[in-house]
Amino acid sequence: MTFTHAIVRLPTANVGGGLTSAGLGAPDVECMIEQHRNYVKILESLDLQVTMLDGDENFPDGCFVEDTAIVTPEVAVITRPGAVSRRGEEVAIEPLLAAHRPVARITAPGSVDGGDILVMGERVIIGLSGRTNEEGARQLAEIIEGRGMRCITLAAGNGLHLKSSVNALGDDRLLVTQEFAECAELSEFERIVIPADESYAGNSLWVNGNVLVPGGFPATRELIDRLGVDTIEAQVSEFRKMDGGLTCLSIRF
Ligand code: CIR
Repeated sequence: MTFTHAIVRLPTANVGGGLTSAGLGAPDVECMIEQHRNYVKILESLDLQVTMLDGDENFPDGCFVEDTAIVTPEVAVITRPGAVSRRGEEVAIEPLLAAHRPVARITAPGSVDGGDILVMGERVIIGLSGRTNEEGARQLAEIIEGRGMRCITLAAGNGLHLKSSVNALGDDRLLVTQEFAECAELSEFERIVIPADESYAGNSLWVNGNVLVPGGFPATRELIDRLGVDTIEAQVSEFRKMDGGLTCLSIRF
């Protein structure tokens, strides 16, 4: 898949009031905004046209914009986020996507976070997690399969979301944490397994033939480099403190 656009949302001053289980302390908001600025620059350098939304203090987790929508070539699916405090973040996103795709929506009692959904060309991998429930996964599969794509549904594992642990390296190859090395549901994909002590780097982001790798995970970066795929290190330490990372910070399409 080739991306031409991305949507991002600025972190708010109260971002530290968002949800987290990381136990890494409060984020430094100034540093976070600098990391965000650099992330946007990287996306632009990869030829994406980036739309930046202002933050809204009612939604301290709003910068993790990936969770609000799933975009395939045929449809934009607006999610119903799994965390009650995040419901409503999707409202500002919908008109931006409606300009590019027909829109479908996940409705109650379904819940889906975009962080659990990995689009791999014609296949969509759906992770069931504390945020994405069976009914949300069923609704999403119905929408997507109705447009000619195939869904694979599996348990999202120990991370917050599926994409904490499983991400694309192109349309046929996955970067996975050790937990997914032998996972039967993913056997049709080639898998590159990252070292156990670098599992946070499971949340690396493939964009148009390049992979953004979080700063501080040299073994994962080398593993990807050795495949002949270009890597770019991006610092996301402050987002990690809020359980976020590289994929969460944008919707790519
Ligand atoms: C949350 O717990 O919802 C946010 N603090 C972090 C969301 C990260 N999103 C993602 O990985 N897609």
